[in-house]
Amino acid sequence: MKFAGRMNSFMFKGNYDLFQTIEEYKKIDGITHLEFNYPEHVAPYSVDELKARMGHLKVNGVATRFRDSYTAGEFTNPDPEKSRAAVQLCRDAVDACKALGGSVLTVWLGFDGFDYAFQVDYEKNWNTIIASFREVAAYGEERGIRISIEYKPFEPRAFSMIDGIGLTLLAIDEIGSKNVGVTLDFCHMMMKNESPAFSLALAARRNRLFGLHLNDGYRIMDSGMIFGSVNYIQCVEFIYYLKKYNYEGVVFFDSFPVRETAAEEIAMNIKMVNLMSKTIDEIGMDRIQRICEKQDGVSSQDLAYAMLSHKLKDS
Ligand SMILES: [Mn+2]
Repeated sequence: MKFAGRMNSFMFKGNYDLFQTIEEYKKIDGITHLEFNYPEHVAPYSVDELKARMGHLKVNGVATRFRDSYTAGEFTNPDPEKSRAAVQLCRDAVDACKALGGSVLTVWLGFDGFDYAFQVDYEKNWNTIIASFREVAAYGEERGIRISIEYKPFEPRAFSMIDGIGLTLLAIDEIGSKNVGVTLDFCHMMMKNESPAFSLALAARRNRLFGLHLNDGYRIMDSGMIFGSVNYIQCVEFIYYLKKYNYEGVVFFDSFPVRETAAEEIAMNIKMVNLMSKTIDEIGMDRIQRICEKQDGVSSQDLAYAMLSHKLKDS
């Protein structure tokens, strides 16, 4: 599997700058790729210098970061100039992604939502989002960059415009561009009370699974904990479906080592995915498939039992 490092796992603590963070990622076993936020991890630097510093690491992609000037909305900002600037920020991020050798631009529209009844015209704002994504997708397509929508049900807004797998797939249909897909963030799926593996299947069956943000959490919070630390069996099911659909993309850990040592936390994430992958391989994809086909709760839990007891034997 290909694993990507999250820059802010090191940088948010203030002890590391971007170059030191890249150096740390070079040392972590299993990390193959990097992800950059745009603008903060790219705009202040020379792309040539960033590439020179990366060594053996490749770039998976770039993620847009709309900061405080967009609190009233990114694409749906009531100020038309800001709405246009949000589209331009995405175009600039596509250019940055291309220059760095990446292939996917991840767009999370944290501020395109609403808090109050009567606060927005839903249809107008939905249409604005679709039209804006069409522009970004066309720009990306000309440059060979895929655009991936990362949905989240709420926070910072009370309601997000693109809040779950259903609306994301509807948006992708309406955008109508081949190069638009979805990034599944495990905590965001839990916040929406989705079954993460079901969301994965829905995206993958249409070849629209463009990215993963693995982490874990307590459903109502975007906790950003180590993958498998809270919802272990659902995490294993998620990895099973990744294998079933032959996901060949990069696994990015969107977890937040606030009090943990970043390098150790990242290594633990990788260890968890590798353990789940090994457990699935040992039990066998066909055997798991046959159990799913039975649609029987106790048989499913017996599989979970086998996985957990196997885990105990291994430790
Ligand atoms: Mn995420």
